[in-house]
Parts: sequence; C-alpha cells; structure tokens
Amino acid sequence: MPGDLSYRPKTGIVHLGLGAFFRAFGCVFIQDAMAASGGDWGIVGVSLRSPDTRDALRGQDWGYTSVTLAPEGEKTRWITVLNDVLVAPEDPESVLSAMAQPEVRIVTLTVTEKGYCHNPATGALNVDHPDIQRDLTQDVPVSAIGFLVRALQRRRAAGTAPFTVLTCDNLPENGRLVRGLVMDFARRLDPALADWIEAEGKFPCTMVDRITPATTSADLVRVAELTGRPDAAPVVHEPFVQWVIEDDFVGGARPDFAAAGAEMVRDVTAHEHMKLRMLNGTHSALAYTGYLAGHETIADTVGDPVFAAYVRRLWSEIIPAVQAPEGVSLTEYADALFDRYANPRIRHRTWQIAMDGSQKLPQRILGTLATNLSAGRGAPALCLAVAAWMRYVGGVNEQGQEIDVRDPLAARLRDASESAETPEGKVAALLAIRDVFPADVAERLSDPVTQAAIRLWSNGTRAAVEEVAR
Ligand code: CS2
Repeated sequence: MPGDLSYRPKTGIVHLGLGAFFRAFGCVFIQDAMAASGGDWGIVGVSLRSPDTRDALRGQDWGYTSVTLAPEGEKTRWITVLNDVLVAPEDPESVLSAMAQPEVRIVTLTVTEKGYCHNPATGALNVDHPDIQRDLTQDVPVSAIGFLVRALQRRRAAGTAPFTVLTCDNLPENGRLVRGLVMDFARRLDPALADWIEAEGKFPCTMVDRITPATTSADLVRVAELTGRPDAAPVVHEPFVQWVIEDDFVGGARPDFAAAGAEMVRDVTAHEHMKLRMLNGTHSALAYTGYLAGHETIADTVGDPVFAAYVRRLWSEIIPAVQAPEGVSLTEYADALFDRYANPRIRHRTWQIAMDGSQKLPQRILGTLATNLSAGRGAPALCLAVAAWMRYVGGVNEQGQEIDVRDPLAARLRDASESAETPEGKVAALLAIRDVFPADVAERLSDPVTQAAIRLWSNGTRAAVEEVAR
C-alpha cells in the first residue's frame, strides 16, 4: 500500500498520551514521512493513565488498523510505526529512561487540555494542582510536565541535547504554552536546568486537525469484516487531515513531515486561531446545544435544519474575529467544515466533545467573544453556546435526568449552578469562576449571556437556537 514502510525503524520519538487521535494522526504522518524519505522515527507510545491500549496492541506487535470513513466508503490501512507502548503508572522509570535515550530527538504530546495542569484562562502553570505539587517534590513524576522536565534533567546530566517538545493538543499557541509550563516547573526545581532548557530547548507550535471519534465495539466488528483480521484497537477517522508545524527543531532533527503532506511554516498562529475558533469553537457550541436538544452526534445535530442554520450563524459571528492565514478563504473553510460535520459515517458524539468544557471554552469561544464585544459587535449565537454550556454543567437535562458531566471542575461548576435558582443567578455564579472567565471577560459577558440563558431556560434549547439562527 502506498506510504507503508518496508523496514522496522529504530525509535526516535516518544509520544506521551497515546489515544486514538495521535494513532489516527501523528502515527500516520510519521509512517508516511519515513516511507517517503527514510529515517529512524519509530515511536514509543506512553499511556499516562490506563493500560488498555498497551494490552490491546501487545498481541498485535503494536500494529493496528487505521480506518478512513469517507461518505462514499471506508478504507483501511495497517500502521506499524509503534515500537512499544509503556504505561506510566505501572513503570514510570521505563518512561523516563526511554525519554532520556540520545536517539530520541522528539517528544510528541496529546494529553488533552487538562493534561497540561495549567490555568485555562491565563495559560499559567497551576502550582496548586496535586500532580504538580507532588512532581515538584518527587523524582518519579505522574504529570506530563513532570515527565518532560525530569527527562530533560537526565539528558542534561548525561550531556545529551534536549529533545524537541512537539505538542499536538488544541491549545492556543500550544508550543509557547507548554514551553512556559516547562520553564516554570524547571525553574522551581533547578534554575540552572531552566537556563539550559531556555537556551537549548525547542517547542514548536502546531495546528493539528483530524476528526477522530472514540472507537466503538461496532467498529471492531466492522474492521474484522473489512480486513479479515481481528484488531483489538483500531482507530476510525475522517479523510480530512491537516498538520501545520513551525519548523524549529533541536539540531533540525525531524521526520520529513512535508513529504507526508504537513505544512512546515515559520509561524503557525493564524492557522491555529482559525482552527480553534472556527472548528473547535463550533464543535463545542454544537456539542452543548445539540446534546441538550437530544442529538447524539455532530452529524445528527447538523442534519437538523435549525442547527444547520445555527452553525452558519456561528461562523458569521466568528469570521470577523479571525485573521485568515495567507491564501485561505474563511468562508470556504467554513463550507468545508460543514461538509466534514455532516459526514454520516463519522459518529462523533456530542457527549464526547462536551467533555472538559472548562478547559476548552476559553480558547474556543471566549476569546472570539471578547474580540467581538470589545469591537462593539454583538454575538448572540456564541453567547447562547456559553449559556448552553452553563446549562449542561448544571448536570440535569431538559427532561430532568442526570447528565454524566466529565470535567476536572465538574463539582465546582455544579455547586455554582446549584447555588442559585434562576438562570440570572446561575450565570452570575458561573461567570465568577476565574479559572474559566477572566474578570474583564466575565463583566462583558454578563448581560448578553444572561439574556441567552433566560431564553434557553424558559423556551428550551431548540427554540432558543432557532431564535438566534433566524
Ligand atoms: C473536538 C476535537 O473533542 C473535541 O473537543 O472538538 O477533538 C476535534 O474533533 C479535533 O480537534 C478535530 O481536529
């Protein structure tokens, strides 16, 4: 199959946070890059929490099926770029030792927003986070930031150059953000180490994009049907893929990402803002409103004409707050996003996207709202998305049933919501959570989000969506 490897590469990359996304995205790019241009960029994957992926892949020699779900049909491919999978809680020492090997030149990360242990509103390290407090005092870490810094410490002691830290999470200026967190942690541990990382370390920013719903048991059955071989951990994803990477690696050492279709650029900010605000922003808005209106997936949600009009309305509010990357038309980008959302084979659950909203809202929606409101532009569709998030984190749906809210701040959010009876009171209590809403943003949002919440609570989600989408 084109792009498949004819050799077993030696390890050059350690990946922290081996979830479905990186296996459907980074692993595929890196396999293609080596097939095109060679190099030893095999990957040791690390699960920071559960042994499930390791247990599933072990009996398959770490290979797995990647399934492209296009509206017109499915395509499968066997991915062989993983050389091993480690489970950090079982054996953190082997993770540090893998990261300290001189052949490892890059550490990639997909640990999700909350995995950075930062304050989502400010981007600063959350030094009150229990994992960070623990990792600052013990040599063997549990947090991603702890692993990065402790491994860099070993490399410095051994006279080995640092690895490049390549974050692939949907965070604003993700490389600069993780650099700030690593530097803050390192400075608290050992100022000389911090100086060394500052001088020699590299943290390129990236924009990553491929819709990858969680693999289901139905997917396992389908993959066995399609390929004739059972696979305990395939990944399913859309055909679209985009990786934009700042070309700034320690010693220039990296796979030939461009040969695999990645865009190597000097500054990724414009791409990143566009994607976070236009894709992830509308994804979250559709997740909360769609979930509350009883839609299971994003495709079901945009298949409802009221929500199709709503997402178009959202883009009309978002586009004035986005600077187009050179050569990109934002209206064409929005049209393409709509088609991606409508792909009927992609069953991306609204509940899955609704997870961890406290960590996602600032960069996905609040920044856009702040830009619009300070320019005097109203943004009722975005304000309704914030109100829908508030209703969602209250933990009870419109039929009075419990919602399984997954969020590191879930208990605080629920307490804030329950501290008041009225939508006005709930909005005020939630806007006071500074980890999510900086004071100036909270003040600006107070009136318009309260108006949206009143309509949402009194008319129901679908009617409130219909009203702003008109
Ligand atoms: C989604 C993203 O789960 C979510 O929050 O918005 O995972 C989204 O599917 C990807 O960023 C698409 O590239």
